[in-house]
Amino acid sequence: MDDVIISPDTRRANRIPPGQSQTVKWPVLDAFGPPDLDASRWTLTLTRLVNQEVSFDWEQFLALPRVKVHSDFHCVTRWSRLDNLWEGVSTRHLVELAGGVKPECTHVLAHGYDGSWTTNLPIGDFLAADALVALTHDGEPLTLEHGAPARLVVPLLYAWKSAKWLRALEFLSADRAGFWERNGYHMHGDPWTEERFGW
Ligand SMILES: Nc1nc2c(c(=O)[nH]1)N[C@H]1C(S)=C(S)[C@@H](COP(=O)(O)O)O[C@H]1N2
Ligand SMILES: [Mo]
Repeated sequence: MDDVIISPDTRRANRIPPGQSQTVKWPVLDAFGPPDLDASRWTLTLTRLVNQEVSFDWEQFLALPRVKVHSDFHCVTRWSRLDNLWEGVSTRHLVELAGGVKPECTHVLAHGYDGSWTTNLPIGDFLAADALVALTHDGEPLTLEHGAPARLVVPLLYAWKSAKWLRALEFLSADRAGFWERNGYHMHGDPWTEERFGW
């Protein structure tokens, strides 16, 4: 766990994607504000097209092996925060604990505790080597406003795919639009090709 996984995009000569500006502070952005949630009432479930559905409560989640990831974070509202250090459980390990995904699985829908907020992503991006369910950021436990107790982090996509207050990961055999995607955001969300809106 001492080795830090370095997101490939942090090695680019120009780390700021087109149309973005660097921010040093870390803005808070979400649709509905934080849910009424704390670790004692948090669980994470992996469901549908996995070989074994699995759920973790906070204590079980804390016992899992962790990774650290150094990555940049690009919000579609045009700010980019460089050099974030995340620590948590890799998405690959979580899927292993669920016995792997079924062969027909192509996409994941991530569900937040904030009402019915969801976001969709391809299984390949979800299982990138630098994707994780994070508990800490820059060495501190996540604050509620940034997604505590645990949030998804997928550095290679715009930040709206990094679901805060993560409740469930639903593995699907077809793409299904999440909350912002139904409201016009891109189904994929690659910051380098500005997949912001429309699909
Ligand atoms: N559950 C949930 N996760 C969410 C959101 C949300 O509304 N609900 N907003 C997304 C958006 S639009 C962005 S830009 C990032 C912002 O993360 P931050 O508030 O930690 O900067 O969270 C994403 N994750
Ligand atoms: Mo966003």
